[in-house]
Amino acid sequence: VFPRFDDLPTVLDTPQGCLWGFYDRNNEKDQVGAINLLTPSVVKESSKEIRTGRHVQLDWPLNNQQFPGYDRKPFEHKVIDHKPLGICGFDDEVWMNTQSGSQWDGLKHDGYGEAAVFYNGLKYEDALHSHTNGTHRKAKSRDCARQTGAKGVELLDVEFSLTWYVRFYEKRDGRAPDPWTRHEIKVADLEAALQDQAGTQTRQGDILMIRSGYVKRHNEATPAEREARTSGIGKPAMGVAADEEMVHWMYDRHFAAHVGDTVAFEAWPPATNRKYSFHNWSLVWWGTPLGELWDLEKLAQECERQGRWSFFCTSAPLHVRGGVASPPCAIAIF
Ligand code: UVW
Repeated sequence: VFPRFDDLPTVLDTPQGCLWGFYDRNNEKDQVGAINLLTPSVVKESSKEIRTGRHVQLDWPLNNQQFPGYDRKPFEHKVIDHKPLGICGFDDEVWMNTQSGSQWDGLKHDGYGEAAVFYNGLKYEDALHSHTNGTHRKAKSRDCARQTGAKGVELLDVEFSLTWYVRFYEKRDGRAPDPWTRHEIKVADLEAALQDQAGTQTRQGDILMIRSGYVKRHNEATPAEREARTSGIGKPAMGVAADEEMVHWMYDRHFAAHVGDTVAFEAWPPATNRKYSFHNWSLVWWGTPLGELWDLEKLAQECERQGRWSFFCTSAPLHVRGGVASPPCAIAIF
């Protein structure tokens, strides 16, 4: 049970609302944050979302982002022919920056710059040289009802989720904002969209998915447009407003993860007032993974087709010790 935002105990040198220490048990520092919310009972309850067996892949092809921002290396793939060895067959090799396509931002992707700290007080040097807070970490299951305490839950194995998407803007305003502009999605928009989507309710441990149409925009653009609008530093993108109201709204819902189809989940470039940086709130102060550049196009179509905006979701990040980020390898099942 979470205290109210304003009643959370004060953590030295962090803003009110910081959850450091909240998930610690038996003098062990927690390393997975909101993934702890994926208790066996949440997973079991979520499985009731599977009614038709129809499923949708939520990762973009890894090589789709031709011009990743911030000079990140684009994905490379090489097929290795075994013919010289007298064998008919192939291996393949891939090289990638885990930030260059659909991704989870793990709990050492973003630190609070002024103090050089990461989720749960992890210091910069330890983040750099140890496996602490890595994407391979699993939650120690704590089923609140039974206080079992020891069973392992796979990192982001299965969750109940909901999606919100651009359809709301089209219905309300006649057209949606260009996802390649710094349009801020406000709390009132999220509330109205939930209401509009069959009154979808959010529950603790859900994964929130917000579709802006960024992936569609990218897929429809020419290579020259893509280069102009996505390469380099800080290109504009739609996303949630990084403001006080948004921070409180998200805190009150206790999502297990926040996912979007844009580069940064929050409106980008970030606001000059970094007090409400959503990267900082989600990853550093709460330990809630951020999903970015997920392909939510087919998902939105399937939600529309079924007239429901909740589904079962499974994601298995790459098992990299000390990993910073990972393709989500995510599938929604209806
Ligand atoms: C951006 O690249 C804008 O954000 P992130 O580093 O979280 O991928």
